[in-house]
Amino acid sequence: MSDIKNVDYGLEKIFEGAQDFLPLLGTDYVELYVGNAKQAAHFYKTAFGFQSYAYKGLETGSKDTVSYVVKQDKIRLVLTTPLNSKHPINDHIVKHGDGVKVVALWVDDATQAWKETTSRGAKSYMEPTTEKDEHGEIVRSGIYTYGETVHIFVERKNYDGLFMPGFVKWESEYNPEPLGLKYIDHMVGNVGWGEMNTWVKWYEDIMGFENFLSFDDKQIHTEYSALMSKVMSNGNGRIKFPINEPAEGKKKSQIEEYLDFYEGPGVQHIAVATNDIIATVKGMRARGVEFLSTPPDTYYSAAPERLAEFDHELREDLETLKKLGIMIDADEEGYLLQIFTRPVEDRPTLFFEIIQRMGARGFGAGNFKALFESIEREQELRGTL
Ligand code: TYF
Ligand code: FE
Repeated sequence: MSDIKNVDYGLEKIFEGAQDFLPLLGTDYVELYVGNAKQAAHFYKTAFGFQSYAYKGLETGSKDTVSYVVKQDKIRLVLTTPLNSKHPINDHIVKHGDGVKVVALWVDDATQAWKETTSRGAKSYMEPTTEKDEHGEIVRSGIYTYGETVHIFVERKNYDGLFMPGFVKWESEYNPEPLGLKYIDHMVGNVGWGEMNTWVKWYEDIMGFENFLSFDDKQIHTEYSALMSKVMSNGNGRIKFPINEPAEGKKKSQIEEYLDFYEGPGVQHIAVATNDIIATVKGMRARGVEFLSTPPDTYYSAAPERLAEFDHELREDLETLKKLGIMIDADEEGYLLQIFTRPVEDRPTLFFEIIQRMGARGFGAGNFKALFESIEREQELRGTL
């Protein structure tokens, strides 16, 4: 199993001398197509501590779709449902279940972003389109990535409204306290057998990303299953997209389970950062979020050694981390704390990761074994291992 001591992040070589043709300012929003946006919004508010933010629907003149935007610090989730059987969003929901359709990226110039990417071969999803209201204008454009997932480029420099034209402020009397989620750390895509390198090259050629870290099936496997993963990063490191593909093992890879149930490639997990994972996870557990089963005692008894190996002092109480099922990984630069939810819908597809970085820039390679064994326990229960 993985024991990665000298991780070469390759950061120094990112954009050595080269011009970034696709400057990205950050993640703008993530849009999920769901069967019932009203209830999904309630779930993300109650369970994850998101705040009511913006809305469009029948009351605002949107006749075919309804969208609720919930927000927590820098994270914006848009939950969208069609209002009749004719709308094409239905096809997405029928095929994939609830899931991520749009990973929107904040740019300075959405027209330029579309030209740079489509001229390099990206398939257009949305030509540059300007939407206006009394607060100014938003320009958006979009391209397809893996599966039916898309990237929308959002230009907001001439807009001072809340979210976007078409949306009004969502005023709600139900406002559960936020739980300390700050920003999206990374978003992971699952792609088909043998397709990882195609998508790695796609992010390199079309988006100007670099392969920042790689894990092969020698590193990512348990007794039963395996997968491969390559982390793609944009030039300023604000956007990180690991890409997974299944690998051959004795039993079914969790990536294959995802592909079966999502019926194709798509977003597997959204990792959100917190500065206080203990408070965040305590709060989420109290509000009904289900996490993967806690790693065994042997995992926690080995943790101090792993930290000592890199001379890092754990600031959190190990017993508390253990009680909450939070995992710890360390490398030369620091350590990180992370935990994974169970899938947030009935199909075993999309889930969330909560992560607190204490200097480490990795993805928890030291936890992969414990994590995957935990996922396999769930696969076993589902009869999909
Ligand atoms: O993003 C990552 O790489 C980690 C670990 O199916 C991980 O969160 C990798 C693959 C996977 C689940 C988690
Ligand atoms: Fe992750």
